[in-house]
Amino acid sequence: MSDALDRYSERRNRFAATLAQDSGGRPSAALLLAGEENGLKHFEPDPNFFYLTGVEVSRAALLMTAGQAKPTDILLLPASDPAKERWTGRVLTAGGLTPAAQPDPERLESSRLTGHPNIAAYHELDEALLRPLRDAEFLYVDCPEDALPAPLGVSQLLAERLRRHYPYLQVRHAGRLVAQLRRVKDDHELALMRLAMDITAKAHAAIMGHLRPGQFEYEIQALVEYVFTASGAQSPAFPSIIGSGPYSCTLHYERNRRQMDSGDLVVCDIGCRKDYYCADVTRTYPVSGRFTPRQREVYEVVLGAHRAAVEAAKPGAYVREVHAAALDYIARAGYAPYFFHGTSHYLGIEAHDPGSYEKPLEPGVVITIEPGIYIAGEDLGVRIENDLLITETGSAIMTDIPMEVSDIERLLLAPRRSFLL
Ligand SMILES: [Mn+2]
Repeated sequence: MSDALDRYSERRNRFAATLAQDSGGRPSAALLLAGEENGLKHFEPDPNFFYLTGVEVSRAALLMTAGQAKPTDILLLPASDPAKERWTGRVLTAGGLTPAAQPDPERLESSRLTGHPNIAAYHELDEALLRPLRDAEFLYVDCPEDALPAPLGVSQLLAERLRRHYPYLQVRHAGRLVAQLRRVKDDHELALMRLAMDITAKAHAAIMGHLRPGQFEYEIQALVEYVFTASGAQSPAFPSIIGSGPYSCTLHYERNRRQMDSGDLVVCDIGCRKDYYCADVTRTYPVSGRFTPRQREVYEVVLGAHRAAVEAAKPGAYVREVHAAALDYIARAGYAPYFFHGTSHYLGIEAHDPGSYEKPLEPGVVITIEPGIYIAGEDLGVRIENDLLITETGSAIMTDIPMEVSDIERLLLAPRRSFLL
C-alpha cells in the first residue's frame, strides 16, 4: 500500500480511537457523507469526509463503528453510470459482486485506488447500516457548524429518519471529533500548506510588481487569481479582498470595483487552495509606493502587534492569549477601539479550519496572525496577516513575504511591470 493510502487508514484508526473515547466504549456508529453535486458547480467533498478518505467523488460515504464486536470501516461509493461518465469521465465507483459473492474487478479497482478494503454501493446505505445500528447506542453524524440559518442537510435528514427507526439512538456530532484530529497537521498537510503559501507569496510579489495609481481593485484581483491558477492552485481559498481607500476598513470587502488613488492604502487579503489546503496572507500596500507619515505610524503599530502575537504563540498558550498580546500592543499605542476582530483562526483544508479554541496550542497546529487597525474617519485600514506553525519550541511563520516598511517601499518603487491587457 502506498504512503498516501496508509495516511488515510492511519487517520481512520485515530478517528476510531476518538470515537471509542467519546462514546465511553459503548457501541457506536459514525456516518460521514461526501456531499452531493450542485448543478454545474465544481464538486468538492465535505472536508471531514475528505480528511478521512482522500476520496473526491459525490454521493459517497464513510461508515465506521466503535465498541462493537466486529469493527466496521466501509467506504460507500456511487454505482457506476456509463452514460454519465461520457460527461464526467471515469470516476470511482462501487462496482459489485461476482456470482460467487466476491468483489468484481471494478470494486477491486476502487479498493486498490482508495486503500479501502471494504467497499459498498451508496444506494445500499440502509443495508450497510443495518448491522452497525442494531447494537449502536450512539450515532455520530456530521453537521455544519452554523447549521441553524441553513436548510436541513442530507446528514441531518438521515439522522432524523434513522432515529425514528431506532428511537433509542443518541445522535452525536462527528464533525467535532474529526476537528480534533484536523487541528494538528501531519507532515503531508504541512507540505501542501507550504505549497499554497509559496503560490500566495508569488501573488503578493506580483501585486508589488504591478500596483500603481489609477488601477481598479479588480485588476489586482485578476492578477492574483491569474498567478494562483497559472501556478497550479485549484482555486482561491476565499473571495480575494482587494480593499483600497475607504474599503481598507471593510473587513470582508469583496466587491473590488474601486479605482485606486495615489494616497490610498490597499489591503490585499488573499490566499489560494492547493490540493485542498489553504493559505491566507494579508499585506497592506501604499498605492503610490510610499506610505504617508500617518499611514506609516499606524502600519508600524500593526507590525508591532503582529510581532507581539507571534511571540505569544507557542505550545501551551491559548489563542486568546495570542490575541491579548496583539490587543495589548495596539491598546498601549492608543488604537484599541480600531481593532475589533480576532487575531487568529485555524487554517487547513478550510480557510477557517474547525477546532476548539479552548485547547492550548500544540506543535503542528497552524493559525493565522492578523492584527489590524481600521480608522474609518481617515479611510485608513491596515491589516498584516501571516500563517504560523506552532513548533516544539515556539512558532514559525510559514509565509515568506516582506512586511517591513522599507522592504515594501523598495519593492513597490522598483520599475513597474505592465499588465497583459
Ligand atoms: Mn485570515
